[in-house]
Amino acid sequence: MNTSFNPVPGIFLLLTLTSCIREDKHQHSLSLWYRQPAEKWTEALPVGNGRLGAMVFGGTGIEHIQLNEESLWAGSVINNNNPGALNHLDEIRQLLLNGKVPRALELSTEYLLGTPPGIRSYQTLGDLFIGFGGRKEIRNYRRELNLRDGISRTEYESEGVKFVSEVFASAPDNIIVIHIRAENGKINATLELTRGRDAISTVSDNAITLQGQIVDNDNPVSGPGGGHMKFAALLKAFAPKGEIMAGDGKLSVKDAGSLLIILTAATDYNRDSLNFDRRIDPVARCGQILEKAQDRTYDQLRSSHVKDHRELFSRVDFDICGQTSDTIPTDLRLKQIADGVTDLHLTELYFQYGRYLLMGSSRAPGILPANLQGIWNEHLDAPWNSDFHTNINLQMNYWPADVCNLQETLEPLTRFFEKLTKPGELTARQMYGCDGWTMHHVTDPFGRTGLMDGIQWGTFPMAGAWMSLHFWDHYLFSNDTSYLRNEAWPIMKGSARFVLSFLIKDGNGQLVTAPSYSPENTYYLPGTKIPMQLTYGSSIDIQIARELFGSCIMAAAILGEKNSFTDSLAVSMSKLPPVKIGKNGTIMEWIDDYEEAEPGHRHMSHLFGLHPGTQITPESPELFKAAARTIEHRLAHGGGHTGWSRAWIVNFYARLNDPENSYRHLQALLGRSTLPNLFDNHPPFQIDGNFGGTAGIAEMLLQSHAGFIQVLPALPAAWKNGHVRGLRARGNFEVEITWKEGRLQKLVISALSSKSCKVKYLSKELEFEAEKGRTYSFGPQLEKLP
Ligand code: FUC
Repeated sequence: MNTSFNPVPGIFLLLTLTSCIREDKHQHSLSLWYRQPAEKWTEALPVGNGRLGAMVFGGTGIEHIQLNEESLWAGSVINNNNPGALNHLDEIRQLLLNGKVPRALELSTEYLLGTPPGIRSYQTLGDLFIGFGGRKEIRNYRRELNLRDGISRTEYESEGVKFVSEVFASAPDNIIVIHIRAENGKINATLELTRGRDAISTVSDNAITLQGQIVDNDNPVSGPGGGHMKFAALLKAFAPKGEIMAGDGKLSVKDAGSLLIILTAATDYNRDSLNFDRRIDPVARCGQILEKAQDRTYDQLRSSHVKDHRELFSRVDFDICGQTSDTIPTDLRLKQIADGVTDLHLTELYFQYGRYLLMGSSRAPGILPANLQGIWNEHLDAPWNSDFHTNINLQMNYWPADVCNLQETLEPLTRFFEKLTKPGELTARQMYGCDGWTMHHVTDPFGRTGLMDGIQWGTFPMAGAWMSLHFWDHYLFSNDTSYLRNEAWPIMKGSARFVLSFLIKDGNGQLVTAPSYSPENTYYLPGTKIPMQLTYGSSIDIQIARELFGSCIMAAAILGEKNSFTDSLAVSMSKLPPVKIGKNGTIMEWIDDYEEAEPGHRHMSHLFGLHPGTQITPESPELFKAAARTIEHRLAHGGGHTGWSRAWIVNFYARLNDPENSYRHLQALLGRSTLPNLFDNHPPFQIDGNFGGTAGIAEMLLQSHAGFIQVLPALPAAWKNGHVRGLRARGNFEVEITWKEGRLQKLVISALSSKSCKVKYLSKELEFEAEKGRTYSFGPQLEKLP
């Protein structure tokens, strides 16, 4: 235990944390809160509206608010498909099939790796500093992030004056709002908007304009600075009874009772072309946005934000504790988890925080999906470029979207992938001579789809196929045939066309992928001790191909598109190698039962079929058992050490209907891989684990991937009594579950479509025809209630 932590007396702790009798109907507090300002960025609190993000430090002498705009990326449009790929593909494939992997690796490095071989970073927009000129005698300090309202609030007293500031990112007004008020006193402050490089800041009247253009060495054609993104931020300050003066690069606020700051930002990025659009003037765009917002009072801005935020956020309640207030700051509670304390309220908070973060990083007015850090990034060169990583990370970001009733967050993902199929078609054709579209393990807003970051990290031409399954799954959740026809199907079909033409026959007449890898993991070729990644027919590739072909066949049947294309999917599907069990009883990760070079590796790609796939279920008991052994094997060798890896394990165990292991790893996720502001810690901060953790909790309560709704499939003993409302199940159902003493008490299913509905709880089963708009209630035995 951290010795600086002064624990709350034992009895009180016990009462606060474990007295989880649900005795009132009041809403739980859903706030992260702290007794001191953030010193580090990972202690600051995030607000976001899908497009703009801010991290609020809650400082008393100087308030620091770090800012983001989702499309501010270095880089530019470049076709980085290696022009030598197609001419050398056959040779590389033959080498791989014949076990001559080192030579295949040499050729691949020369002829498959993209030029340039990577992408550039998502960047911070800059920082707002509000200097208060040294406030003294700080008392009763508290800062918090209220998830229900999406508002960060800092309050304290200084020399007898109470200061309260609120910060939020409004989706309806497309701005960040900062409001500070002084009770019985005045606000004197300076405002500064800065950025580490590539921008200048000018002040006039009550406004600060930051404008610039990214300088980056990425584009050899247009040269540094010439071809890169232009951006701007605009801030306006209002101090009704005070004075605001511009000078010395700052705004100075004098003797204000309250201060309202509205801020927006823009770039010249255009998603439709995945390119810069020099017709967009970021400064003018910022002006237009603020023009609309500036006539509104703080109360008006606040209430339209809260209304909009609650509309999405309040769709789901999750209550396993019954507590309405919490008396221990979030950072201290987190430390206690590491010491084995059960804190059910923190679990609720963590679950809802994942929903909050997804809303904040992936919704209109935003246009891009949530990246490796969602939308929150303080760096100019971020870890892994804060990019779109598609060999687990971007996928994990969207696991909670449908089940947690935030379908709007899938909009930017769908739109972006619609656009990405275009450069993806070029990559399929130029690199592999294939139909359809493909991509590899990373991409950026400019749609780079070549193979990047080195053969060992990037050889994943099945990434597009995995991503395509998200759109099919959204159809399954929403039952929206027009979404399937117009949005999901073109992406899925294009991907299936790629995979169909990418598959080749191996020595046994099976269809396999080549080149291939099992994301980022290594094996030893027989008789060697040289770790290798490159291979053919990795298990994950084959499982993805099977899942995609199966989904396409179902989609085509729904859309009346059954034809020779779907026939060939069925034929190819029957020629894919089966999922196999190796000599140590685990699911085989590669086509042969190679010795693993790193048995505790963070990726568990060969369990794709268990989660998020649907191929390993209790209906295949041998594989199901082997999947459990696979996780044990990984864990026994130190697996699960990154945040996202731990979150995936929670989901795996939920799918294995193993409540206690799901719970144990959820505790580990909180205790070992969570930062003071509840951001997931890879380390460093990476948001996927937040989303994976939230999805894992949902998966413990409700599953619907196997053609039926399974109620409380992995309910741990610690969640003895509880209630969840608003989760979605495939088939377009909304589900409410109440349980007591670990047993189902009441199940309510609301049908949002007319559809037959099959439900399982323990050994009980039930099937009925649900009618759109009707609600069905069931008791502990799944008996129908009036
Ligand atoms: C994957 C992982 C790494 C990291 C990176 C962003 O490649 O293997 O752990 O999360 O993505």
